[in-house]
Amino acid sequence: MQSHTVEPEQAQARREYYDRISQQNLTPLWEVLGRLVTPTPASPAVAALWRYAEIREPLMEAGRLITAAEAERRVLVLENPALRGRSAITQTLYAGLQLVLPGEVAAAHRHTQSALRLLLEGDAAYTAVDGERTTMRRGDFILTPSWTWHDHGNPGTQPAIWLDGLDVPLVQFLDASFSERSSVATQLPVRPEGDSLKRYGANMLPVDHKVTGVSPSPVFVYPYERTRESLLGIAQGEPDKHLGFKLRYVNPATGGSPMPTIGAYAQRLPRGFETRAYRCTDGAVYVCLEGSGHAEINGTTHSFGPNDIFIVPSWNELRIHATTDTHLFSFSDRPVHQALGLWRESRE
Ligand code: 1HN
Repeated sequence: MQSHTVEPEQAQARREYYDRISQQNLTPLWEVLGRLVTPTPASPAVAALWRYAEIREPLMEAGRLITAAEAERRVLVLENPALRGRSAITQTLYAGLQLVLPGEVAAAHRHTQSALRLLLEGDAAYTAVDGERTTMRRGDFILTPSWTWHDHGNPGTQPAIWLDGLDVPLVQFLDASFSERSSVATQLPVRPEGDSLKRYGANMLPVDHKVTGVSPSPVFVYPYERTRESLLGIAQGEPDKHLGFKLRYVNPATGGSPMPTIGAYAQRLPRGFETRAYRCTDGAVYVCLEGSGHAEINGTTHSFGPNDIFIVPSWNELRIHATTDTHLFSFSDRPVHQALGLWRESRE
């Protein structure tokens, strides 16, 4: 609404009018237009950082209070401080830390929400996706695409802890949640471990592979060992001023994002490197896999080290300073923005 001078009687008449029409579930657009259509994104989400060293102990405490079987999923949800109670880390994404103790399983289920895991601790736990198991190692990025059966287990001797990332708030917003529990807790393997990576993850595809409709990646695991090798390999060249050496994970059959709603990225920032100010419309969750540094988000500095998690909401200005050679994993809702023609970035 433009600013005009309003006489007190007129203002009073308007208020009475608003109250009256409100009873018919009507509201004047001119009172809210400026908040609806902002010149640039005005996310209600705020930047935040969780230090792994500070959240690991409460997670282990959950391990003493409730079993994985009782909880179905024993997870502490990372809630955006400005979106408490909504199980949301950004407007569209959910993140949580899951603990599976030695000998425990998390029973098989499926849902329309797409999920990713990033293994932070432990080296023996597995996720099974549609009958194929993948043993998770630190830094491995694992997918459970929409409506795939998945269960987890930890046959090792050490606790397994990973970050779960899902499009829960987005699917909730779209009222598109469906879920089912399997009649079996643990899926029987129907293919040997590593099968999908051999078929689809070696720059080859089965000769008759067809891409139909919305296709999630046929590869379920992106081993960190391979990602790391790529990051080190490209770091001989000139870093991008805003992003350092940043790669995106792809669906090898399409070149698109691993899942239709979630994009994922890995980036190397050499020691002493400082990225220039950058904004983009997708809200992102970052995890430090190696190294340490400071993320300056809309002017506030958050220092991070291994396994620390921070968020950069839509259109927040980001500058990262790497104190040592640093590897960051991140995921965001960028594929949704891009599919809808809404994605923008700004590089200063
Ligand atoms: C889920 O299925 C898992 O399978 C973890 O491990 C976290 C959060 C919300 C909805 C479903 C899992 C989840 C979830």
